[in-house]
Amino acid sequence: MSSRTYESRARTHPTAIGRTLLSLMAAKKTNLCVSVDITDAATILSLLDAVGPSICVAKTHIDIIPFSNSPSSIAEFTAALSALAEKHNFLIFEDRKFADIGSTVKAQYGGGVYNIAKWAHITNAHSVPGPGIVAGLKEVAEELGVTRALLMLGEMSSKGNLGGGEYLAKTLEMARGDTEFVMGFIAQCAVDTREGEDWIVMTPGVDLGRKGDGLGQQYNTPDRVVREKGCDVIIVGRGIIGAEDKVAKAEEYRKAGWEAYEKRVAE
Ligand code: S5P
Repeated sequence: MSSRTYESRARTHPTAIGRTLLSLMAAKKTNLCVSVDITDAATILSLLDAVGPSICVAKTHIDIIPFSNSPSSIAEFTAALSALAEKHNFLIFEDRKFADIGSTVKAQYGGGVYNIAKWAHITNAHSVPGPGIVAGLKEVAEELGVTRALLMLGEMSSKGNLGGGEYLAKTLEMARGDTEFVMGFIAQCAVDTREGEDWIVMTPGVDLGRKGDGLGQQYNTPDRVVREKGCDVIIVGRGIIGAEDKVAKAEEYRKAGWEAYEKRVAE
């Protein structure tokens, strides 16, 4: 696990998006990614405008939005989302979990109705298909001439998932094949790092109170995942979006995540 500060890692991270992310985390003092798993587009935008100062990343599942209310077009929504990211200095992560062969993910990432590569700085992919998935996604970013980064799913938060252990180790090997595009992992712990390597680990399954959701989700506290397990960014969905005062809750998670990080680098 890294005892280096986000600031120092921002200067040396091999991916451009990683450098941007680590530097804005240090500047805003936040390692909180809010997962806006909400089906109403306007509600997502107003929530992000309100919690923007507390977050480093906004994570979306664009395919859960029916676009039946205003904003009623995907392009209008993604333009407004990008404007909020600029305004509050956070990055956009579309949690698409790509899982197909290189040629298919190219079409899914670069086109379709969502055009994910055009507006999401970060996306993620399963390692099951092999390195072709990384190459396919990277080609899209190159062809569009945009700076993008990928997180590989090495271990999930849900009960009984097949990740972690050997699977995570093999995913890490795959990530090593492209350190300029793969910026890190979705995992529950820091990954084994060789001299000169730096992986950003973003961790879902974080809640300050609950232990699970009855559908397999398992939660840990910010302190457990950041200080004890060495993860870098906490991903919080229902812990924030389900709260009455979402702005106050986001600040509570930001503080908890930041304190855990400060303890880790001081230890
Ligand atoms: O292992 C994982 C990976 C992801 S990206 N476990 C997860 O829960 N996620 C996502 O994180 C999931 O799709 C959801 O959007 C979010 C967790 O939401 P919460 O409401 O349980 O905090």
